[in-house]
Amino acid sequence: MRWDRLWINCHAATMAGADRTYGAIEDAAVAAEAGRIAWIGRRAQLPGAPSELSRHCFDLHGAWLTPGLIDAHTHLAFAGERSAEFEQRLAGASYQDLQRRGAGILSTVRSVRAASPELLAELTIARAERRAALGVTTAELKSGYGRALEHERKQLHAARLVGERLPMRVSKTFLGAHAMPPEFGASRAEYVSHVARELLPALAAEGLIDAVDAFCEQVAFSAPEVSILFDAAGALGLPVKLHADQLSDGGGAALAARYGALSADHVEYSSPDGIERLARAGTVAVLLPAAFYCLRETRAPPLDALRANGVGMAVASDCNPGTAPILNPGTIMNMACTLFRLTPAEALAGYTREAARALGLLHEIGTLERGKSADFAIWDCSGPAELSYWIDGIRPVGRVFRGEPAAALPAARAPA
Ligand code: DI6
Ligand code: FE
Repeated sequence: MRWDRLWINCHAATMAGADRTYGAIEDAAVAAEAGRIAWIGRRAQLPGAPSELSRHCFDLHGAWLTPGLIDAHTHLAFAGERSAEFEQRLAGASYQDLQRRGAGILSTVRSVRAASPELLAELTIARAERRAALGVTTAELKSGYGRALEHERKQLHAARLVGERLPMRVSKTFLGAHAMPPEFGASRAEYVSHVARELLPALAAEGLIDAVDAFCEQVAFSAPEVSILFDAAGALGLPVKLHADQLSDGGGAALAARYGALSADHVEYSSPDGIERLARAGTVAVLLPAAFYCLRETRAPPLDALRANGVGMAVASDCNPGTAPILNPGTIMNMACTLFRLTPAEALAGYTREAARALGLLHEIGTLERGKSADFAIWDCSGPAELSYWIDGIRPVGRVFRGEPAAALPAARAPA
């Protein structure tokens, strides 16, 4: 027997190649060996009869295979919720007003600080489990609601546990500069230096950081402040990424490009010059339509400029209790199409290949190609456009992680 497992009678949206198609193979077969894709192609070209090629041969009855979904931007490790703030925004308060009043992000900081490590881990794993059931095999999780060593560590530990307990690969991001913690009052410089000189090296030494992020915005941190943190990340050999130009043009795209960031996220207000710089730096734009939707923003990211410059476009949830209380990747792909005018193929590439690129993991995941990790989702649908078509998404009928079919899908359960 050549292979551990073989899937036949399926169609594959490989997402391979940088063009704007699904890289589809009709009537395909896919084989996995030692956790990796050992063979993929048209079934008619298999080098023998399926039953002779693998002891475990699965007939998928015409289902579609896609790469496992990759959520490249989440704040899943949080406690509490912010429905009161939702009501206040509906009554007229702006997101920015709430931040300035010490509500908003800081209210989640209080909830995270109050949560025990066990509770935070339980909440985080429950959320990750729900998205695993929806086809996600890799997720990025950020800290940023702790703002003190012990609490940032607690968030990053919860992220690490997701990767240990679930069939999911995790990328852990230290979001050091998210909002000023109350105990630092107005001494911004002191806080930024504390993050760069103390929190970052300590957490990096514990192996808890895969990348460093910051929120560059008028209500958060300025470009010069972020630079201090990014210089410190560079000195430790850690890649960076940035919440850039979400609510105003703060030069975030240019800043991300200057540091060769993995990604610049949001980019609604990025200037044409900023977009050109992202292209030259090979930085991926991560589009976050749920936050745009929640804040009832009106300025969509500059899609034409992103396309014209060939900037990679990932699509992610931004799942967070303030601006994106959402777990369903199907809804996010639908929003990317409806609100930002991505094609369904771009939306799926955004949740697979381009998301892998945004995490620096394209060599390992993101497309169905020989040699990559055998991570995929199996969908009972008429074609891959259906993944973006249903507003409330569709549920995969199967998942495979590192070549292993995932156990029975856990039922969706509260708490979100
Ligand atoms: N990501 C963030 O970190 C902020 N916005 C975003 O898109 C704010 C999250 C929050 O309000 O908790
Ligand atoms: Fe975010």
